[in-house]
Amino acid sequence: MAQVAIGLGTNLGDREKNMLTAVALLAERAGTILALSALYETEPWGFESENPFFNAALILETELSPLDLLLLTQRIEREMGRVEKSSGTYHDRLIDIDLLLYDDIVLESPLLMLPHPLMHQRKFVLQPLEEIAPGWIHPVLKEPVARLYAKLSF
Ligand code: PH2
Ligand code: MG
Ligand code: MG
Repeated sequence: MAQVAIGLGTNLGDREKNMLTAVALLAERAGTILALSALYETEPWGFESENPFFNAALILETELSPLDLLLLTQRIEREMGRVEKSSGTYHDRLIDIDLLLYDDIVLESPLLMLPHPLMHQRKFVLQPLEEIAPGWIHPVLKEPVARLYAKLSF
């Protein structure tokens, strides 16, 4: 069994409902949710939008491999109505489900990078994750999530 840290984001439609639907589908299809953070309202980061996000994080226990879990999360995003934009920039979305950490695996493939390559730069990722997994050591930076978050916050 693996433990996976997952980041969730939504800034369109009924954001609370989108979050709850994503969590319910992950629990139904991917494994056991060991912890779930509060919802954090955050300003769009890296792009301009009038629509603030809800962000959250959860810890999942799963038998799925990283790539199988990625395919499953992408399927949930599509089923929930997320549309792929071809432009390379960020955009508003109904739901975004990102794999942040998968045990202490380091993976660099064209399909999936683990840990998530930008997680340590993003307050909207680290704040909810710090709530539920402050001691998880980032396997590349070798620092716990709480320390990465503290470094961003001053
Ligand atoms: N996700 C992005 C880009 N910018 N900003 C916030 N506040 N929350 C997000 O989840 C988010 C973002 C790309 O996935
Ligand atoms: Mg994302
Ligand atoms: Mg994503």
